[in-house]
Amino acid sequence: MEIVQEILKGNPSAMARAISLIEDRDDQAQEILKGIFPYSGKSVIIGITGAPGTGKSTLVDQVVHIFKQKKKKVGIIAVDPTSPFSGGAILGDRIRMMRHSSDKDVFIRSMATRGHLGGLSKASSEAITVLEAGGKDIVLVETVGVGQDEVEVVKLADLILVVLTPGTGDDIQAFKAGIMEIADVFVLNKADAPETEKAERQLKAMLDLGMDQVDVPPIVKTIATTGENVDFLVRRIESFAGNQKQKLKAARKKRLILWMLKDTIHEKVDQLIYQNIKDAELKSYVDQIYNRETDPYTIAESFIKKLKEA
Ligand SMILES: Nc1nc2c(ncn2[C@@H]2O[C@H](COP(=O)(O)OP(=O)(O)O)[C@@H](O)[C@H]2O)c(=O)[nH]1
Ligand SMILES: [Mg+2]
Repeated sequence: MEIVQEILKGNPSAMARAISLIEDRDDQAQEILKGIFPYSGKSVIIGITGAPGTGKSTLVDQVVHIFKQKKKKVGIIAVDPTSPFSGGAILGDRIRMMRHSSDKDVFIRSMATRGHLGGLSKASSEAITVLEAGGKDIVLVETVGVGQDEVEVVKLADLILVVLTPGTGDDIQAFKAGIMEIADVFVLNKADAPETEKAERQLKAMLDLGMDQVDVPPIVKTIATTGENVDFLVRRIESFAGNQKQKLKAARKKRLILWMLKDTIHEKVDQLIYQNIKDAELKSYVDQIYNRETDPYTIAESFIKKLKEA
């Protein structure tokens, strides 16, 4: 397939097209993914998550700036749970990331939910595969740490930054959403706020209580708007990516691969079942079930039986 070759060359329009096909669950997407999969798995994937407004996009922009100076090829995927039509957030992100948008080595893509549950995390993980095959050294994945789906996506990362800000109680929210446990580094952004020191003390205390002493993640204070201390954060990221903690990540990755595999099988089985059932047929069963002439279990069994015989 020509598009596969183009992706492997790092052609941004081929990557963009592939991601659109992935979002649309187009049949071609699978062929493309098969073609590029052997070439994926080599990038460093950095997940950046946290409550809306904590400064994730601003931070991503600064981090990209530093990686670019280091001549790294960077891809960004902004995962947004809101629809692309109502999403002011996405537009905001696009504008904010404009600094890099004309740059051919920085690929930026926003992704939003399309329909079914789990669809966002699957499509996003496949988009990551596209960027990896496209030769990106670094893939930054920005997600809003609110829903399960976004948490699943960020778990695909090699390194997870959880972004908090002083004085907003995000940390409590983050604990509830289950994102504290997955943090490798805490970024206390908006460190220009007067409550920063206090927030840092509170966060430390909370982590010391809640976590295994050996594994308490570092807290890095940043001011994303000015870029202050972002270079230090990047050094943290680099040392993390290079150290032996990576080995522990293999187990995490394999769990995610298992989840993706099951999800893919699920999707296939779904397609197989529904490709031969027309809506009209389903509706007729609904009527029959409503009239208690049959029941959902018998109907479901008959579908499975047909599938097995096919
Ligand atoms: N004072 C201050 N404002 C910041 C800082 N980082 C980001 N902001 C502002 O916070 C707002 C939300 O930032 P954004 O990057 O869109 O947050 P996101 O929703 O987490 O992606 C914007 O108005 C930023 O300019 C910071 O370090 N200090
Ligand atoms: Mg953002």
